Amino acid sequence: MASPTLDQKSAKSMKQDLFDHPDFYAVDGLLTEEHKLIRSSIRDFVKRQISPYIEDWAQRAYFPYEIVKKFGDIGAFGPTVPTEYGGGGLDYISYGLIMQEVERGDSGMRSTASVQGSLVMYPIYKFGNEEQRKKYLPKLGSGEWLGCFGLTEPDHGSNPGGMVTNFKDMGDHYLLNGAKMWISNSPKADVAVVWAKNEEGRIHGLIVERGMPGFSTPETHGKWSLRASTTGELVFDNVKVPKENLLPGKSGLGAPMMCLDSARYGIAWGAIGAAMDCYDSARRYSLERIQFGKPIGSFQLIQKKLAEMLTEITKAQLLNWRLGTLMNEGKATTAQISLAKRNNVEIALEIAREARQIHGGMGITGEYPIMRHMANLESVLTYEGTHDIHLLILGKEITGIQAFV
Ligand code: TGC
Ligand code: FAD
Repeated sequence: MASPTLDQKSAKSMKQDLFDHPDFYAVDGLLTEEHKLIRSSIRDFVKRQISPYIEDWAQRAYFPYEIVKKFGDIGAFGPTVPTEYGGGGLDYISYGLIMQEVERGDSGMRSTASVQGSLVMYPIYKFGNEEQRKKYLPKLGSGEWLGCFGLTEPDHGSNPGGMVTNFKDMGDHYLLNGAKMWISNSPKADVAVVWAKNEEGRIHGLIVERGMPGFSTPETHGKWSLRASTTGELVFDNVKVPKENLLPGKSGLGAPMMCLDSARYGIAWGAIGAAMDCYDSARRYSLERIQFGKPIGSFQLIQKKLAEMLTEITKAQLLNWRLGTLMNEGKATTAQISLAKRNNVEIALEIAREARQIHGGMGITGEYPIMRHMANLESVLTYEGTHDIHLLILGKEITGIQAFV
């Protein structure tokens, strides 16, 4: 009988998501019953609503817009925003666990959720007035609206302070001009939190709504990474923005940077989700795959890879938990968040590469999640501050000397 084709094998196996997380140092013992309940409900959601479809979405570079409402329904948007504004009213460990579970499914899906929560709802909650909070937050929290965050520009990525997008005070409105690039969710977003300079060169946040004349959101095509997430530009050609859409609570680069602290924290957890999925798949495969008459998991070199993966995952789990408690106490610093984002994304990428090797040729196919996670993590290594920018943030913390310029 002929061997099954890759497609036949895929149809048989890709719907089954048997994931369970490794907990070598009993980190679960540090979680509350509520934390564990939240984790298991998001894990169950991912197994039912993401895992069976994600390979197909990613292969076709398709963003499943219907996931937005579903995320709203399960409370994946704005977990730390108070419930009266449509958030979850939860702590930062809960937020981290939600990001971990969603990214275990796919980093692009986590992008959708973390941009909405940390980069759109957070600034509106933190820097918005009561009217803005009431107008936007419940619709964003429920997934009725999708939001995006515009900081990066074609010529200003790592150096957002150099941005040229600007607005002028025209008396009864602001006139916004410029462009943002690499914006997650932008092609489908209903609202954009946009960072732009006023006539004095001071950075402010503006809420720009789809449909405002002169505002467009062209999609970015051809990505080999985060293929199930939609990415695009934000183009402002003399857009009239009502004055009530300016976020009054904070100006200067520090405002978007505070949002990034929250999102980078979520990524530190999310990356470990992707790493655990790769480890879990590699461990299973090593026990099933027979070569030289034995499971490949019986060879020392495979065991070394698995042992090193588990070591790094365990260290990162402990790091995340401690950082989460500091976030809950309002004591976590930007440099601490940088260390966790930088470390956890790096080790996740390394784990994905090692897991790919354990899966041999099968590791490059969509039958296993490995190659998708690996390609996704290349973006995660770059966005929200590149790997090297986080190293420089740590260098500045250690020495007191700024080495960016
Ligand atoms: P620097 O001189 O260090 O600071 C300028 C002003 O900002 C303040 N500040 C902060 N305030 C609060 N929290 C923070 N984390 C802050 N970081 C800086 C700082 O105190 C200062 O305030 P003031 O009042 O004294 O003026 O700024 P710099 O221009 O030298 O740049 C610093 C640098 C390079 C670290 C920073 O700009 C940086 O982190 N660059 C990376 C850019 C970045 O992360 N972009 C992310 C774009 S969004 C994104 O990628 C979303 S992907 C989402 C997804 O799909 O999941
Ligand atoms: P550059 O800043 O040009 O960096 C290029 C290289 O130079 C990097 O290796 C960098 O580390 C290095 N470098 C730069 N400066 C220094 C220095 N001083 N010292 C040493 N090395 C340096 N942005 C948003 O605003 N909103 C979003 O929703 C968003 N989503 C994204 C989604 C995806 C898929 C991607 C890929 C990006 C997204 N970004 C978003 C943009 C992202 O934040 C930027 O790509 C990132 O900050 C880096 O900017 P850059 O790509 O312009 O690289």
